[in-house]
Amino acid sequence: MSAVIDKEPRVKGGNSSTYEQDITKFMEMVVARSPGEPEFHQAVKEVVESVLPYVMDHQIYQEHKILERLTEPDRIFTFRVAWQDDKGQVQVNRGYRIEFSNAIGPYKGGLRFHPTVYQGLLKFLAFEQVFKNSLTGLPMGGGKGGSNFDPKGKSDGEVMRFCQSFMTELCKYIGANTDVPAGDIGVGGREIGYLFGQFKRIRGTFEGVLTGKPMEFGGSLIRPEATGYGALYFAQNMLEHIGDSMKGKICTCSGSGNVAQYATEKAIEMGAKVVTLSDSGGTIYDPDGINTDKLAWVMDLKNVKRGRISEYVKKFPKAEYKAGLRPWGVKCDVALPCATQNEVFKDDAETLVKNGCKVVSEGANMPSVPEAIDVYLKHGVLYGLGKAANAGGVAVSGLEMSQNSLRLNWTRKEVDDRLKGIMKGIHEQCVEYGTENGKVNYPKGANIAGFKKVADALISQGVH
Ligand code: NDP
Ligand code: 2IT
Repeated sequence: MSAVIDKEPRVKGGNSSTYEQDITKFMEMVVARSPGEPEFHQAVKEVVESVLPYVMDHQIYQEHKILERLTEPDRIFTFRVAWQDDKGQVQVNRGYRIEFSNAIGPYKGGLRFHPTVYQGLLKFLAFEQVFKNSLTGLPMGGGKGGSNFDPKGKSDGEVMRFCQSFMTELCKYIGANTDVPAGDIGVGGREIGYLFGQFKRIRGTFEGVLTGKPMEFGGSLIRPEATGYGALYFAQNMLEHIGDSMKGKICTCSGSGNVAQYATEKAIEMGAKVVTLSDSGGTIYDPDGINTDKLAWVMDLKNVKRGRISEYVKKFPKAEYKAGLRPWGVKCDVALPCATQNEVFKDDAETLVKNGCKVVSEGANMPSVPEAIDVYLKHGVLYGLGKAANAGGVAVSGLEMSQNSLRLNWTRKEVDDRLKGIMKGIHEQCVEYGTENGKVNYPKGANIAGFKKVADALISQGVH
């Protein structure tokens, strides 16, 4: 049980049950309704632990069964994706799109291509997206999609044929005003290009149906950078709130994909030193720090050559490769989990605290397990949870939608300034709803603020 909730007997509501009992009962209902989806249960429980006391104090949310409605997606599409590999063999994958809530805007959220993708994983991501998108202040509902397709080791031609087959079905459900997918793990500019091309061929319209597009056909400056940059702006906001800054901080970062690369770039720009990157094979530790030149080499390795992070130590022999290990054993001031869900466990969090880590800012979605979050909160670590700290990516996707509607492109500075303003606004909402005893409980603040806007919209729109 997370330290987020108040375990005292409830006064309001007129019975003697505790929040903990209410949460258990609610989660039993969620698990019965969605069995076999542990990541979804984990994401729901985290939100419910934060918002249930608030819901209990606001009778209207109970009357309208808001939590019950917000934990059931509007609809889920699943479909076969058959495609031919380079040998002419037919391959079959499964595709999904989960439209979770369009209470405050068109469904919006990324596509993940990874062998671990199944319905429960995408439900957790789509659910998180609803609250994250609400926090950005932009008019976006929540959704997520993807496939168990593994892009690793596939040729460009194979990726293209897979994307074309995937979009041939997906294009029936999406559109600039209904549902706007983007990238996530395994889906970057290359995949978005192939997907956009196929949408256009079938539907015959050139519209802002996807974000994260290359610049030549409607992309936004700063979108590739936005998630990583945003996570660092959020870390900076948390530190400034206690009179400190990122300057001089030692950072450990996991992952070496889109989010990790631009988190590292912004950390360097802020005067911090990033000493680790990782992938599913292991971690590289560079005690001298990953400077701009080394980062450019990593970007070429990952984005052009599609290589593995272990190759870093061949190029930079002072660095060490720790096969099979995550970065959290390395001493740091700031931890930046930027790889995947459930990658920081309780013992990792204890090691981070023992080594003096003061800040965790999550570029990834749900990277910390609940027991790790308990450790952060117990020890006063400034904990920027994913749905707040990584909202910069979807926020700039929202700005890409605005630019597409205007048929204009904003400058780098204009988009970056808006991104900074949005991350600051998210931080302010966390402070407003999460401050207790002079300290900010970020999960509580982010979850309540994200919930409130969607809940009020649902009430205004009648029972559905
Ligand atoms: P990429 O595909 O660009 O990179 C993913 C990175 O994470 C790779 O280094 C990958 O290593 C590593 N990784 C993936 N799965 C695992 C695993 N099971 N164990 C260890 N490492 C793993 O994805 P992104 O950088 O875009 O996404 C990273 C995280 O950020 C995800 O949680 C995503 O949901 C989240 N996010 C992304 C946003 C975006 O705009 N792209 C926005 C908000 C959140 P390997 O190559 O070995 O698989
Ligand atoms: O998890 C996320 O917020 C994303 N993968 C980005 C979604 C988007 O629509 O840009």
